[in-house]
Amino acid sequence: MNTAIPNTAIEEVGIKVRTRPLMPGFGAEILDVDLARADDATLDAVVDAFHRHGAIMLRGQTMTPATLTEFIARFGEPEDHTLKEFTVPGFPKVYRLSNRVVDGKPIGAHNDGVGWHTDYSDKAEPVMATMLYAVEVPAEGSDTLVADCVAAWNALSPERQAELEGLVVHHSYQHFMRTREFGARELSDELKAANPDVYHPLVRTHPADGRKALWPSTGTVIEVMGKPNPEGLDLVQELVDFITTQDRFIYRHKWQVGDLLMWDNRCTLHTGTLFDDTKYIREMHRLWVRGDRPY
Ligand SMILES: O=C(O)CCC(=O)C(=O)O
Ligand SMILES: [Fe+2]
Repeated sequence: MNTAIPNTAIEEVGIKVRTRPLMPGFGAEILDVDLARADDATLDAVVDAFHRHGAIMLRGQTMTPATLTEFIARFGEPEDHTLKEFTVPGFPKVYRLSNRVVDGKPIGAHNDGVGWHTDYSDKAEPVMATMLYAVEVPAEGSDTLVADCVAAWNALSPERQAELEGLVVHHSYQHFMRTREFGARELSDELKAANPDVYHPLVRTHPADGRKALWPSTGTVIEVMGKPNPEGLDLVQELVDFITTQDRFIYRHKWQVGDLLMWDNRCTLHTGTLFDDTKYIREMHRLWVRGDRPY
């Protein structure tokens, strides 16, 4: 629970759910809702809160792969995962993030999201939403950080905004896989052909209400169109640093079993953090919602 936010910040959303900000101006903790048993009107209000607040979080849930699969479909079409071996057997939309090893084989991806990014930024239609559900969490470490890229955009001067608006960023899956810190590898010719480079706006517009977000990423970016390197990559790094090194833009989630955190990739960046994996097991279930072409 974020005790820094006073209870007076609680507001009514629609008729059914009470929320309070995850931090001032960003995100919504949804209170008193049991997702596995809630009625349709309540769940509609949860979806609505998601589109308006950039991220939602609920504590104390008791979700199964089946109820997670049902719930994610309320947000849109569930997205498939690249590595099928890490999905929960029988539930292709539920992907495991874990350091657990069973019979000598890892059951999930470990340290998958460490480094500031937005999911599937190397796809023409990056995933709209990412949901993480905590099944087992370390006693310390492994926080997930979500950055409010709308607040970051709004914090820039009009002159700086004018310089950045209209810039296009070149993303490459091949580059990402070759250079990533954990699990780097060369792509097969088939995977290369299936994952062509893509070009996305540096400033993204949210389709729900037109709000703008500064939308760089790390890992997949190889250039800013029209700017020679290193100038282009330096600019991307400068913007990522601007967003991610200021507490006012960052929500830090400290996990408890039963937490469900979901962020809107159209207006945020996020990163996982490390934990002592010789001492603790972490298991999260991740689900994705398909996105559309950024503009
Ligand atoms: O494990 C985390 O905290 C973040 C994982 C992540 O970035 C992702 O699943 O997209
Ligand atoms: Fe991620």
